[in-house]
Amino acid sequence: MAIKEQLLQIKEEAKVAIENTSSMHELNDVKATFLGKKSAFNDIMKSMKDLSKEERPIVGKETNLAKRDIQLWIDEKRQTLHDLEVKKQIEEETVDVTMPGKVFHVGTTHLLTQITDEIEDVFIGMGYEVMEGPEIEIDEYNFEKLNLPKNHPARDMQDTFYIDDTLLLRTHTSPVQVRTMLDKGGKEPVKIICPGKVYRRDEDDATHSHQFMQIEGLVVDKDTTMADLKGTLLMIAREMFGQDRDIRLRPSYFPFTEPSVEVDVSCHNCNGKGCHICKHTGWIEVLGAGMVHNNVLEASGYDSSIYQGFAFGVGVERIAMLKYKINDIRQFYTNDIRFNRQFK
Ligand code: FA5
Repeated sequence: MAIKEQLLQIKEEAKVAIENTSSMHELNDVKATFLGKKSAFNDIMKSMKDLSKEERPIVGKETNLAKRDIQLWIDEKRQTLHDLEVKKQIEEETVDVTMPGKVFHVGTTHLLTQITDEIEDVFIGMGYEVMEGPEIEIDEYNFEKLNLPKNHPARDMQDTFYIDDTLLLRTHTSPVQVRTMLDKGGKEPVKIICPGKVYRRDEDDATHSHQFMQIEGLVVDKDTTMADLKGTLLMIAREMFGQDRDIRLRPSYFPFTEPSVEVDVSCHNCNGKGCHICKHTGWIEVLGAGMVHNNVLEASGYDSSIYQGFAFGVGVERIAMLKYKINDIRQFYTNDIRFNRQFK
């Protein structure tokens, strides 16, 4: 075949191959085939030595023109492919402003945390310190120093998860009383509240949970009386349930307080007239309290002939249940979002 025809054929093949490419990668391969070191043009250049002197520059020129054309087509195709890629990218990244948006659910603090925060705020306003204690506690602080020696029958009031003979999951927040009094060394006045989780081997039902929250209060000073206790409890009852609430104290028994009382708040639902919430008594029991037992003061280093104290322990779930008419304590722990969302 004459060299001219050969060149025409190579150009024709290159044109078709370039048109058929659909990516930069393919185009680069085509370029290597037609313009690379092993291309058909190289064979032509090698055969130039067999040509006459006159033919050589003509064939050389024609070869260069053919190569230039192929290079031009490749450049054009490269531009086309680049434009296509940009267009595709723009289409893919376009934001459709008419599409419905994603809903982001904003969380909220758990109702028990909200109630705890509210109660803390009231007491901080009265100059109380907020203390914390460990949930894994020693028997000595949970019971013994609270006037509940080993085998004391009143230990049955709080069925306990024991870890071993000396360690247990605290059954109430009262051991923080002991920890605080020991820390103060029997000398300084004490004015604390302590919120926290506690544990009991109670069967779970609508009003009992094996894990629940308490808030402990303790005041120890030289002139502390039952009247201070009553005033404090009246204030917290009004903060929690409304300013027209009243309280009443009923005699009760706790080994760590003497005298001990159960505290009732006049029913916020019926205003004390009697309804299903207060079981038609007009009163709702909310917490236990009393004057700190002398044995408890002495066991933690306070001279009971100089210091007196009052203490109380509130069940946070029970307060929340009364305030928001929640009829099952298990609702607090099942993490049903429909329940939690109601208390934003
Ligand atoms: C005590 O735990 C005493 N430490 C409270 C106290 C402190 C009295 C200081 C005197 C001085 P009690 O066992 O009654 O007391 O529990 C206090 C509150 O915890 C109860 O009024 C109730 O609201 C709540 N409570 C008790 N058991 C459970 C339970 N299984 N589930 C949910 N709440 C409970």
